Amino acid sequence: MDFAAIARLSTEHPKPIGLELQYGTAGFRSKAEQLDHIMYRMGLLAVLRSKQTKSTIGVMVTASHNPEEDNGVKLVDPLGEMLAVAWEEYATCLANAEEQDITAVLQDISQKERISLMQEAFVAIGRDTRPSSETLSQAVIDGVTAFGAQYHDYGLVTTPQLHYIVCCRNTREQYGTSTVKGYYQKLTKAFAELCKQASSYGDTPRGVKVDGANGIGALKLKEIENYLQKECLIELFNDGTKGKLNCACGADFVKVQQKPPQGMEMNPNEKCCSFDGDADRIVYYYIDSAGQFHLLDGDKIATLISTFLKELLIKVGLNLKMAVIQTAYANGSSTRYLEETMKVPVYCTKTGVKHLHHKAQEFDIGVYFEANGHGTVLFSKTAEEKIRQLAKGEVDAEKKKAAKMLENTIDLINQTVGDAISDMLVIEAILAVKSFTVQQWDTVYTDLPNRQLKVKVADRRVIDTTDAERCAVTPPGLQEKIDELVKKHSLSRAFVRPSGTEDVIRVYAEANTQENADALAHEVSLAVFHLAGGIGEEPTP
Ligand code: G16
Repeated sequence: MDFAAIARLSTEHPKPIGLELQYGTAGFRSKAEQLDHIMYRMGLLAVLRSKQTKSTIGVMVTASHNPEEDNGVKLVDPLGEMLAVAWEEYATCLANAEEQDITAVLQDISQKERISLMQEAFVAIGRDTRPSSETLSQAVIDGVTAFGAQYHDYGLVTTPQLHYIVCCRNTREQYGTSTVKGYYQKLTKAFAELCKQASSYGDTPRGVKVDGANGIGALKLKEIENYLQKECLIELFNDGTKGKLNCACGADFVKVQQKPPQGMEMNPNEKCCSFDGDADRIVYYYIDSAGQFHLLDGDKIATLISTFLKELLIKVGLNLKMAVIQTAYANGSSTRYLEETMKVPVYCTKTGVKHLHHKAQEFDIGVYFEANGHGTVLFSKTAEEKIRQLAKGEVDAEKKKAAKMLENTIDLINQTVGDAISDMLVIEAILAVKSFTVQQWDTVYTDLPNRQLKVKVADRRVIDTTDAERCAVTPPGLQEKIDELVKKHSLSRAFVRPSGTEDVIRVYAEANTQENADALAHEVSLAVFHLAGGIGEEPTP
């Protein structure tokens, strides 16, 4: 192993003096100009992980929902999951090592993980449309080649497309063909099959308006349109030709601001959706005839999908264990509806799809969605086999039809990670099959009014949480204060947590009315500001 080459090239990717970055909710995120050394080093780490797992590892250059000026990197594990949590510590250690210590850190990780450095390695690289992404992905390539490993630069891809490709490569293409074209073909074939079950199939095609957040999702949606027949008409806005990435648009903006994105022409009752900056999140919405905005977020998506799956499971007579996984941000009404009306067990994990994904793997069918629209469905090997067997078996026509629909859903959903394009097609197919309008979907349950805010503090690490982030253990007195504020309102709940993608504390509150949710969120923000070292202006209502 030529460690001298690694050390030599690392001088071309110097670490800014004193800069310390942590591996956060979904990798490293910061201002793009601070990330060159991180990219080089994550190229190195991906090679080590590839040697250890004897598999292709993915590196995606993106800061997803963050502003265009930021950038970041997400590492993709062999089956398309997020990097194993145990390796996050290595990532942070390598990212913050002084230049002269880099090779020692690499050797240390190799020893701890018993990695044979002679093992071959392969890294799949992708990037989003940020102006900084091309140079930063070159730094990743430098890291990979300095380590003497092979790579394929997939260029501009959505994050879920890279996850899919990594999974395909490592399953010898059992999961699908390991190209973007293969991804389009797999998804659109399953979508067309599923749509055939809609009674209105062949009538006026259904349509959806999409806000592409001026990002990679818009670009890729234009490509997949060439593979879609007449089943779904897509009208694309914020396609990146003029607006700025995630600026007053995109899934995060729509979810947090609870209003439509700019740059989209919306007529009353039209079904619309927004992707985020790397197309791994999606939220739906519409404006009613009275001009009121209605958001159908990750919770509503999880409910729609799990209801659909449960109905099909009953039809095929398969007794498979299904659960829905949420985070503390899940609206109280959604949890109640799932548990009490649908009788589906619900679990709560910490924020970050890696946590939800992990929990979902414990079930035959694990539906996981963060309220922000990041999620997917996992089918266990056994569940998949049973379903596929029924779909091709000698069973009665109704059963067979239901089994085929389940099989199509398995093929349509990107099981590796939340995927805006795949989720959109799943939702569109379900709505078509059930002859459901977006309004009918919306009225399944009513969200409790809620509000999300951000508070700037000097050091967000002062807040530590427990109980899936629903309770703050530090700083002293903060949780007691939150409990006291929550008691002032009816049907209320609030929590705070440090963001793992932005330098802020996030505040969430819900209550019986929007005024109360807003008031509670503001009061909790003030508590954070005063007890956790707020900086800048005191939060105003
Ligand atoms: C990432 C993660 C999500 C998480 C979000 C916000 O999304 O993948 O799981 O919900 O960040 O995390 P935090 O509240 O810690 O900032 P994305 O779409 O930005 O990659």
